[in-house]
Amino acid sequence: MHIEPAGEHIGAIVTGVDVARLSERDWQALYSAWLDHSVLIVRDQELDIASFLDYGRRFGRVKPHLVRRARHPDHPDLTVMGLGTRKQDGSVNKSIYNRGQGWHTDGPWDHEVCKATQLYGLEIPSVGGDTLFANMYAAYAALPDDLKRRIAGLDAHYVYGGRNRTGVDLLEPEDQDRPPTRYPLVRTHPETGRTSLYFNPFHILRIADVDDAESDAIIEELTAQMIVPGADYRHQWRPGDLVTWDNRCTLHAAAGGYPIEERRIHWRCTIMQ
Ligand SMILES: O=C(O)CCC(=O)C(=O)O
Ligand SMILES: [Fe+2]
Repeated sequence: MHIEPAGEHIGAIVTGVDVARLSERDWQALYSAWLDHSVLIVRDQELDIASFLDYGRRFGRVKPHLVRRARHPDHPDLTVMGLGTRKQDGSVNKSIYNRGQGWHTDGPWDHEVCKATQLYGLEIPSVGGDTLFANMYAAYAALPDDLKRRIAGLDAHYVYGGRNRTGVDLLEPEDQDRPPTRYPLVRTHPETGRTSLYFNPFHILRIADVDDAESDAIIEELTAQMIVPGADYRHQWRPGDLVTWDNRCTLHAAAGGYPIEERRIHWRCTIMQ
């Protein structure tokens, strides 16, 4: 097994291992690389659904996604991404085609912390369709001191789809009006002990306990400063890539830009703390 950095300050690429047949020693090395690099990319995997989910369960408890219609009918813990990019009338289903675009972390709308997300590339378009990642330890460290002071002790409220309720049509009607969650903007990672920004401009509703103007101002300033040059990584998918990211200290975004007539299919699971 070989592990090397992906970006300068985020991500690690692993080759020479089959995650369905991991020794305990290799698993420990993978998990520790994952904590150090926040995004772990294991190349060249040939997985069935059971081995994909079993690998996910090594990281934590796997939970069915709130978007019920994309769950695999026989394996609700598994979401199949990228099916149905065209509606029956032939028009583009933007909620599916654009799903994951815009910087975000997964599951801040859930009342329990979403630890990780795992994607497995099955069908990859000939161009575009990359996934971007950014390091939120670096984001916090790079904030100016006055902004650090302003957000110290503050929480934010989140709902699925954020203020514009983007993509909320993917949810069943009974799931569309869940109460907002509340999470601190600055978090100590429970395993690494490092401090990170926990901010999600996509799903955010507002900053708690400040007036509207201050909430808007903080959201605008953090959005402008959260991506630190050099502390990001652009993943160009190959079929067989298995990517697991830590939602507690990273942001990610689907880059889009792939031809609508090509297929981009991933298996996905959500892993809780
Ligand atoms: O499709 C992608 O590149 C990322 C999708 C995403 O944001 C997710 O699965 O949480
Ligand atoms: Fe996501």
